[in-house]
Amino acid sequence: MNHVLVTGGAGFIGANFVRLVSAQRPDWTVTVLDKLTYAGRRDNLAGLDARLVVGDICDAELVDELVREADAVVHFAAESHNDNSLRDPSPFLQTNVLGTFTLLEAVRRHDKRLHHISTDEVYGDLSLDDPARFTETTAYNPSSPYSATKAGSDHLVRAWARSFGVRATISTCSNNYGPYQHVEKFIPRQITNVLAGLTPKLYGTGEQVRDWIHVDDHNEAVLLILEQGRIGETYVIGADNDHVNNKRVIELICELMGAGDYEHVADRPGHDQRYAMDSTKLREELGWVPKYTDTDMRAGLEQTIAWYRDNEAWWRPVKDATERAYAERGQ
Ligand code: NAD
Ligand code: TDX
Repeated sequence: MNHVLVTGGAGFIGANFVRLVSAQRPDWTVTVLDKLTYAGRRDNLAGLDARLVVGDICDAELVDELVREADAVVHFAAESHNDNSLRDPSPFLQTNVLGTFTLLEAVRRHDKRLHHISTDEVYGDLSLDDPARFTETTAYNPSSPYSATKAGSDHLVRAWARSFGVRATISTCSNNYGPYQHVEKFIPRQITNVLAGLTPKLYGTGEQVRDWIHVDDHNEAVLLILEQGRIGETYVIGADNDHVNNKRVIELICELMGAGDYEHVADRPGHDQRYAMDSTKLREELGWVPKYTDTDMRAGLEQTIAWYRDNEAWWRPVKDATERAYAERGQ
């Protein structure tokens, strides 16, 4: 494998993946296909030796040509924000379902290896007092338009693998945080609120639990699965942070940044309560070990806070519009 096509490689996790590949597999050629929606940015790839093709994964002709040139495809491109999917689900259907279908048809035609990036949210949620964790065999039960379209795309990948022999793997990962994450998401929103002199905003009571993972740990797992994963398999990715609720995360951010109080704002409709991942298969089969393992996320949050402090020019231009959109919804 020496030429990888990375869809959505100008977004948060995709750009961090390209960065990781550039450092760890310097002999690989990387092509990024990205539409540069509000979430994708050319400057996320600054300084990297990757070719950026600006285009849509729903464009069958373009996708066919790029897939033909590559040895493998890592598919990150998606509409990714739950709150946006509650306002207008239609781009989620287009990109997450039709875009994945378009990619699968090209991968099938050219017999290329595919790794599909999915999410813990396809499994639905657990109640707060349920100690269970999601595994590769947990039944799908998505709650939001976002997670329903991600579940749909996973079903397509499995069907193409079984019906047409597409050489695919899938990973379902929990909530990521780290550098280059859009300020619409929970952790960067609160960090940049503090930096901008605004009050951090907690939805509802903040009892919800997300199994947070640093983006580098997620991407190390993706690279491992791409190179060593068993074809046709799904791997759950999670770093055992399912004891930290949103309230604790916001309090920790305030503490680490020396900020005052935070405020409770309108809750998200249909808010998933708890996600928890059991990544035993990935750890035992492929030997994956996360680097950020302290039980209170302190090291990862400190690194992330430092990045937003040092990169105000990156987030400042999109901060006001993001906050205005939240304010319109009482959040
Ligand atoms: P993001 O929103 O930051 O980036 C998505 C990227 O896809 C952007 O660069 C955007 O321009 C691009 N894109 C969107 N529609 C496109 C289209 N039609 N054609 C080409 N490019 C398009 O998202 P992210 O947080 O980096 O998530 C990446 C992937 O990881 C997604 O598939 C998401 O479902 C999955 N995931 C995310 C998380 C998380 O916590 N962020 C956790 C688990 C899984
Ligand atoms: O301002 C906020 N205040 C708040 O309390 C925001 C933006 C969020 N929240 C809460 C809602 C969630 O319980 O924080 C939690 C995390 O919210 P998001 O960052 O929006 O993430 P989530 O909805 O959990 O989904 C994320 O993880 C799974 C990613 O956005 C998805 O792409 C991924 O699939």
